[in-house]
Amino acid sequence: MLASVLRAKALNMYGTIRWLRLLPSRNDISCRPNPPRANRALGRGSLPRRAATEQGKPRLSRGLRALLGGALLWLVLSPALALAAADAGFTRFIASLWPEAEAEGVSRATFDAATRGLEPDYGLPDLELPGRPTTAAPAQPEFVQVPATYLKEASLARLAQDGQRLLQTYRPALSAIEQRFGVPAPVILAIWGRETDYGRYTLPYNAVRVLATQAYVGRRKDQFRSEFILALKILDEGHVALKDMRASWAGAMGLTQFLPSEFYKHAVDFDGDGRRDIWTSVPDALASAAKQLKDKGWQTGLRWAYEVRAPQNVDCTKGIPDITHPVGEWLGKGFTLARDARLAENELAQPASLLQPEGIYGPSFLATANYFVIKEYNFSDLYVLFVGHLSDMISGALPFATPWSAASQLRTADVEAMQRKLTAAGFYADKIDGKAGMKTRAAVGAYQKSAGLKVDCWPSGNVLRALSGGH
Ligand SMILES: [Ca+2]
Repeated sequence: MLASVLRAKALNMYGTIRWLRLLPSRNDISCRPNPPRANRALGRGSLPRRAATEQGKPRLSRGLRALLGGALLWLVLSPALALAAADAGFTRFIASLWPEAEAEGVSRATFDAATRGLEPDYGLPDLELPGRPTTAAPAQPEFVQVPATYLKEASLARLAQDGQRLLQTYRPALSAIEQRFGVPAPVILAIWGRETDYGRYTLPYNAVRVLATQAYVGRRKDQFRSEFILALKILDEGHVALKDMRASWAGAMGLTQFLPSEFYKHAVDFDGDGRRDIWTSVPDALASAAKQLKDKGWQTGLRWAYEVRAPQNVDCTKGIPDITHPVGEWLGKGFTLARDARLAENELAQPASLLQPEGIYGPSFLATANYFVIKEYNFSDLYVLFVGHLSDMISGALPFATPWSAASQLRTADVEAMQRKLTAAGFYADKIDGKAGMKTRAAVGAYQKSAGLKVDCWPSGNVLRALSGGH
């Protein structure tokens, strides 16, 4: 999927939601709701009474026993009742969406078929449920893994090898796609590889159920509400059968992971059979991904980024999208290309931003406008680095010249806490989303400067402790 956490604001909504995570994470497991809880409570609740009787302790009066029994029964059953009530609420909620679906042109038959017997899935990430802690960020690996883990060279090498093979297999379609949309074949293949492992990843969820649940109790209910309606419209128009409408936990569908709204905005029929089939047609899915990039501003002939070595005295607080200089100007300020290369005049003239995913540690990049276009597909620096790097490797490039350095990363909740403190202290004015992106890192650097700390722009436990101590 391709989502954009709206480039400004609009962008931000999609980027976070999108997505397919190829790897389950600990958060996935810890978020799981707990239907067995009622059963466990029942087991525990029945033991003490029996034990007391067996040990000949004073017997309670019948009336008191009945009263206590009733209270106990209530304690035991209330979570289950709450769950049942919530489901009834879900059913009512779904039924209430019919007028919106009808207004979108969905037939009653499609609406009924898709929603009959539908149950919410409270095990999905990114929900707001009573009694469960919510986090701003779901268990997206690009936000919870360190770069070295997310960008594992062995995985990238395997995907690059497969990509080179697929480049041959789909050469005619890829050439035609490149000609029509201006997006190089390796970039499109890299998105396919990242999103669904070139279609080998089996999407685990029923898209309708995911979208309905997210619309009901998700953190972005309004957005998912319209995605849910559009999913019904996709079914009604017969683009895909209900049983084949599989999705990631965030409702992204098909080989290159589109949300329903993205399907309507960007999907194309490229194999000429009259259907926009992002689910099973490789040419359609790849062309649709290329069109999405094109629609979001992809510039033909422009690289996504250049790996560079930063000068010793680099000011890492300059690493934000708003600060751009021509590539040649950065190179005149002490930055050097990490791998020897001669850039053409037009490349040197391209505006680029400094990107230091691990602050002053690890690799540095000059990120061009196309970097930020890929970022709209999925709002994560690591995602863009993955896709960009994989596309280069499909074309035969070497691994990054500078190795990754960070061994651990703050948890989402800690990054959120840090963002709140940086906001309160006047260093940060962006979203509190638990994601340590470019603006958060730059804010960390600005705080470090003002507090007389080492300026590394890396959101660590030390920084959070310093902020918490009122420094
Ligand atoms: Ca087609």
